[in-house]
Amino acid sequence: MQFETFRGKDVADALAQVRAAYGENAIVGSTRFISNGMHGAFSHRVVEVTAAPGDMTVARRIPASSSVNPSTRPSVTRLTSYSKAPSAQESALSEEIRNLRALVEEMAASSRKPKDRAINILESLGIEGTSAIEIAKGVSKSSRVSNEALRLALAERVANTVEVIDSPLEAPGPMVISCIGPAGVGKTTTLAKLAARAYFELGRSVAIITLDTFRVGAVEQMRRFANLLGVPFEVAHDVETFREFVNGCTEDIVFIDTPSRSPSDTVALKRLTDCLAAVEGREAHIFLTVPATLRARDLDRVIKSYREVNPTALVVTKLDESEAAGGAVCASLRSQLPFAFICDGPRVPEDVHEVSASDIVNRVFGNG
Ligand SMILES: Nc1nc2c(ncn2[C@@H]2O[C@H](COP(=O)(O)OP(=O)(O)O)[C@@H](O)[C@H]2O)c(=O)[nH]1
Ligand SMILES: [Mg+2]
Repeated sequence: MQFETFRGKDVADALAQVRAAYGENAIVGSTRFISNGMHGAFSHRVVEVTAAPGDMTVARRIPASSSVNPSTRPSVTRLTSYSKAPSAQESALSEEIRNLRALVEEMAASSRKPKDRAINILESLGIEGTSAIEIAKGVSKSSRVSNEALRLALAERVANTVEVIDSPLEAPGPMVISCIGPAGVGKTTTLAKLAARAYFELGRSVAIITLDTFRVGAVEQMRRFANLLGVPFEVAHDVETFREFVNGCTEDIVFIDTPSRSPSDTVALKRLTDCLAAVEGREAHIFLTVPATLRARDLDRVIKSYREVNPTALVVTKLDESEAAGGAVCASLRSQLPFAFICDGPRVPEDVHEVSASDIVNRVFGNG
């Protein structure tokens, strides 16, 4: 028995050609999917069916696309069986089509995956929302092959994105250092850490002025701390008193403790802005202080309301209380402020650290 080969764009097309050539009694040998031999966008699969006439009296009308295959095939099926209940061959074909469809779907899914995977990784590290999208966007496609490569690429991207400043504590010249921000974020604690470090560890001359005449006990708390250090201490109730104190100081670094007012208290924010603007002849380091645990929406509100005070850098506190350190990266990206310090505990002065971009990356991605 001589089999001939029929090629169609799909199974139905190939069988239609068999039917046209040999009629309903045709014997179908093998069926397989083959490439059309083209590459790239022109590449597609065709179905190849071998068949022989079941009834030798049937006229042979072989289409131009088919070719003669002189080999005989032991495994044959009557064409008529294709229109009846599913045969083993039909089931095998369905199975093959199902597999192909699954393969195509998987390929489509994996082409979407890298960006989603990148965002998943970032979110698991605490870098959320638009910050995650911004970082994921900058990762080159070639680095997205494996999760490990993707993680490394994201770490590199974070390292290249975040900015840091050198610690001002060792910089020469007179300066003021102030922490601003909402209640309870750690402004006073951070200021105490920095003052103690500047005074004890770096031997700088230090003075402290507090503007926080609102919170009960705040003045006494700061006075005790200044006495402990043995440094000058003043309480400024208004802009004029503050101007007099700060511009009369002869110490290298004047630390200014600020009150915790609601970000919507515009009067208090105006007073704070006026005080800090009254500083003359000193470099002003105004650190917007935010905890790593702050949610994105609250973070945006804080950044917006303190913008008019003109913060120069960022202090991120309470990293020890945050499950994932990525909140610090979000704070920096959203505020567009460089990191000055990070704090990871309440201890004075141990729990404050100046940072490099790679320190931030290590904290967020871990060292391993
Ligand atoms: N766990 C932890 N607690 C901190 C950190 N910084 C400050 N605190 C604590 O947060 C609370 C509020 O700090 P405080 O400096 O008074 O906040 P302020 O209202 O912004 O001046 C205090 O109990 C501090 O000990 C930190 O980095 N980690
Ligand atoms: Mg305070």
